[in-house]
Amino acid sequence: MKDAVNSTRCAVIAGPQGAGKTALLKALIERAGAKTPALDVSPEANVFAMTTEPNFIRFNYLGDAWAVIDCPGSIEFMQASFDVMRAADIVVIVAEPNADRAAGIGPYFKYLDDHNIPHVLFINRMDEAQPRVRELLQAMQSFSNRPLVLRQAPIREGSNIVGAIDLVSERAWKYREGEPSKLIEVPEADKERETEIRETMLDALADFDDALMEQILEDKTPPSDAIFDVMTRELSEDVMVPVMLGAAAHGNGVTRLLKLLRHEAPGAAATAARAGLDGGGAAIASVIRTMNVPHAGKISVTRVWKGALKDGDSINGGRVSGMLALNGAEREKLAAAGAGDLAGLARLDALDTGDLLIDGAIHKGDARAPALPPVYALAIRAKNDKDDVKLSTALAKLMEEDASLTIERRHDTNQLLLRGQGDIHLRHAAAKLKNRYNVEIETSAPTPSYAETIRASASHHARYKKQSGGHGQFADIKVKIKPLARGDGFAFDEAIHGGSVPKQFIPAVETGVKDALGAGPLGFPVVDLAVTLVDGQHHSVDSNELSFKLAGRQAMRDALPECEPVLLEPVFETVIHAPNEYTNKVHGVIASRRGQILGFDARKGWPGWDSVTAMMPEAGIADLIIELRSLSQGAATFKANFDHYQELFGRDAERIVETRKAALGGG
Ligand SMILES: Nc1nc2c(ncn2[C@@H]2O[C@H](COP(=O)(O)OP(=O)(O)OP(=O)(O)O)[C@@H](O)[C@H]2O)c(=O)[nH]1
Ligand SMILES: [Mg+2]
Repeated sequence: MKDAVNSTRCAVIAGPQGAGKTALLKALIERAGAKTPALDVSPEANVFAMTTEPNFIRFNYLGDAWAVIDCPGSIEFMQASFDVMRAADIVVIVAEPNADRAAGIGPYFKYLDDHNIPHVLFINRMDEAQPRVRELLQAMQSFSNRPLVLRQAPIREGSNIVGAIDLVSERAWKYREGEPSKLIEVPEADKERETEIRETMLDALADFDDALMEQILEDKTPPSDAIFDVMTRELSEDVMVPVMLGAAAHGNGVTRLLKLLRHEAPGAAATAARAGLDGGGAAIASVIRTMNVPHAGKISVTRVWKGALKDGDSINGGRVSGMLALNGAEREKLAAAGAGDLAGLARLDALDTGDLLIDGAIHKGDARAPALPPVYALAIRAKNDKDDVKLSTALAKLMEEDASLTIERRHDTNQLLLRGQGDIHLRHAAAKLKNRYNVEIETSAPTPSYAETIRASASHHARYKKQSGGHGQFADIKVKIKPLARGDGFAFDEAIHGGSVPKQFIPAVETGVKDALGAGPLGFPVVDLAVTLVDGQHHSVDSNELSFKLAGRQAMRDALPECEPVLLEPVFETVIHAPNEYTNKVHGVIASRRGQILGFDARKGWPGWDSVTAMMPEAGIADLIIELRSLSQGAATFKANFDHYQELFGRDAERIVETRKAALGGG
């Protein structure tokens, strides 16, 4: 299963915020006897006091080369975890021993299960709580499609966990502060419980291994070696998830984890085969992350699957000029990178995350994780108008690094929307714009795309006439205006008899009418109405297209206020996903935001989750994610698509119209 030589293996550390991922990374480096480089060094990571972008680390452990990627934990930066996980030989999910927060690991398990990525669950902070491991695992199991298989039994003294028994080798270790644990005899008091948990483990493994199943049925005790082999195979096939215990801040459980990685994690060749990245070339690599670094420029972090990448290699006619070994904040020149290695390729502008490099040619691949749909937006503008161009260039760079960040130009509201995964994500983007590109932005709440329509029909007569200098302008029209059904948009028709309005001027009338629909009496675009040109007059010299256009515009301006204008608000079909213990609360949130529930069901493919579908006004989804997360320990999320417009009356409508009028009057 493992590669013949000790080619670099890649482990990704991911999991919910604050679980202790960076602490675990530091403990792993230290235990491996390597020097810890500066981590989380960006000014943003400092201000937000969390990991905000992946840390790339390399170290050797007992002759094996490791590349470890420590991911941010905030759900708002989850895209980065998903991007780099595609390239991982193994993922270590770090979680707190808190059953109430178990849902936070759901999205990780789901992604790993969907892509068959081997993963281990490391339950950290065992020093803090006195969790009942079995109940904790039960809560976590409800979010995983794969069986979570406890590999260690905790040793307790009073209510403290002071060590662990490895259930495969049946050896016991006592934790020592900041040092490797000490091998001890399995305490007499723990023997019975240990045997019981071990049986549970063996039963779980046997579900995927016939030979083991037979042995168990025959009441034979399989040797440890055989169990290790089964464990290794089942882990690399991602049919079960081993669970380890520890406390990173105290160095507990760290050696066990390192040993597991060393003996059981698959190598690059197996991972390439799993991800379908191994065919059709002598040298194959894929880009797993893009970083735009001040001074250094664009760095494409690449994992080599096969063959080698060398400084000076030609890529799509260009040349690799600068290959970097990434180790925290340290970057060293690298002459060559072989199978399994991670290398930063400098200034190759044509490369994007997800691209495949095959024998020097770039293949636009789909090896990138799909972009997470946006759940939050801010309207942004450069503080300084002259920074507009700089702002778009800088935004393009941020989006290159992070597919879950997008921009949208809203023409009806004239706003530039920055869309992403939450307030922290967008404020982080704003901080990067300032710190790295020297562009300061102002942000405001996005304005929903209101519209208006009419509820009554009217006929109107408009005449446009002007006599100035040479020949004048003349147009005379009669129009009939009537409401249409919701969603029917705009229709224009004519019923002219005897050429009272000559054919060639009729399109001009339509243009004028449409112009007037840009902003109706309430100040918003007018939709769902039909206008018929029924009659008119023209003048053989003074009539022209312009005068009919102006008459059309005038007719609508005068007539629409008589047609009982009414405000329309956009309504989105919204699907809210939440762990099912929160489904009732989600219903409450929908109701409090004027939403209408259409139904709810189990979320397809997501154990432990429900999906609630509702029609929600756009105003009700602007900050929906904030409330959803606060009621669900951060786990709930949603997706919304525009569905239709609906009429809005009363105080809410009045307030919106007043605000709009003030804005139009002011601008
Ligand atoms: N008591 C205890 N504290 C821990 C342990 N591991 C980490 N911590 C503390 O938990 C806090 C968060 O740890 P980090 O390692 O930064 O957590 P993280 O998962 O990297 O956080 P993000 O990257 O922001 O998601 C720090 O104050 C750590 O010192 C542990 O095993 N026991
Ligand atoms: Mg961290």
